[in-house]
Amino acid sequence: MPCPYMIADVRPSVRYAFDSRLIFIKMSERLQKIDQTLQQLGVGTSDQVSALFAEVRELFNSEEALHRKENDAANLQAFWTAWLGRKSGVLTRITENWLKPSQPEQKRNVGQELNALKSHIEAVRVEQTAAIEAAAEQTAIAREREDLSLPGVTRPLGSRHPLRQTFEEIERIFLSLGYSVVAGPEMETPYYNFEALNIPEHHPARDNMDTFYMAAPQGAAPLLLRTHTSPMQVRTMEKQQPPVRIIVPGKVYRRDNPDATHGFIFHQIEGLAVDTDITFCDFKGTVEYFVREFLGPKVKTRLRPSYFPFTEPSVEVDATCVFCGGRGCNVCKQSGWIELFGAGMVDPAVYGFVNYDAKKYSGFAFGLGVERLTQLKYNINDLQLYFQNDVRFLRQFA
Ligand code: 2U9
Repeated sequence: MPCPYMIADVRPSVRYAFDSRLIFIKMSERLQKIDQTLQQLGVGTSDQVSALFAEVRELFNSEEALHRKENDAANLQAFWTAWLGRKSGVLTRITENWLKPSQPEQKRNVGQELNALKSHIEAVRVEQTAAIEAAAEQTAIAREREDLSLPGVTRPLGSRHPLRQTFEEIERIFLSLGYSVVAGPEMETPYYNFEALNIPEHHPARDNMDTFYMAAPQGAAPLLLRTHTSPMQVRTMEKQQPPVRIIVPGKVYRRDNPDATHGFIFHQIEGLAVDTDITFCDFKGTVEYFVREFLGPKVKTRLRPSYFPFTEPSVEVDATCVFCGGRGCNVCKQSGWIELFGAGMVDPAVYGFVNYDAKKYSGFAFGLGVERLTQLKYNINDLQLYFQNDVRFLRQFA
């Protein structure tokens, strides 16, 4: 479609894009005068020169106002090139066609008019740039301004991990019995992790506690990731004389290949009570109370002989199967019983490592596997579910 603004005699050098279509803006006939000399135009007096420059200025002003309103970056650029372009911009052509060939007596006057026009155009350019930048800034501020009326971002509410819930439940039960909760380092020395617990080097009990050792500087004692939280019981006894009633919750490590029943990280709560006159009856009563609190009043317990290097005698604590109520099912392998945790009376040899008088004091200890107790409580059949952070699993415990 022919452009209504197209003027056939417009010179290519003053064509520029407008409103995203290529439209040739009508250069006024007056501006075509810049391609003729003053002599050809019949301009001789200084008044005529001033009037001619006033015409140019007026044209510039009206075009500039139009472009500023449109505020299209590409068109603006074309506009400024048309006026200030060094090769064939309006100012260049005025210099070439009016100033240079002007009569000697005119030259000063024409030069002054041209300089005034240049200064005007330059001042407008500076002012236009500032105005456009300010407008852009205002737009950006308006866009970025916080809209306080918008509804807030609702973050989905999380829930406590099932292992954490078991920790808290067990802690609640033992706190109610007067125990304190103690925490300690996950990196330990072999002394606290093994020797002080009556597990000397080459003791077979170390075999199933194979773990991760840290490279130690030459001459320094090696460090390892603790295989149980028992080192904290030793450290606590080193610091305080009986009575001691503590539980130690925490993360422990053993070298293992992960599957549905194994992991190289798991969680324990170990407990220790040492005092004068602590008997096996106290031990049994505490264990039964804990199991009933944790699994419910109908659950019965039984003790089976076992072995741990740090307890003597040692036992495995079983409970009637929580899934079949003791009648026998697949989980309890038809026995009616499930193994809960290990425990025992503290081996007097352990007291020797912490300067406790073994004749005066006695006590009991137990070790609860938090993953196992959680599995039993919530019927979870795969250990890896705890660590996969799958919200479909975690939501069930919210
Ligand atoms: C000291 C004295 C005695 C801690 C004990 C167990 C029995 C036990 C296992 C349960 C499952 C570890 O997480 S598990 O694999 N633990 O059976 N732990 S008695 O006895 C101690 C600890 C520290 C000074």
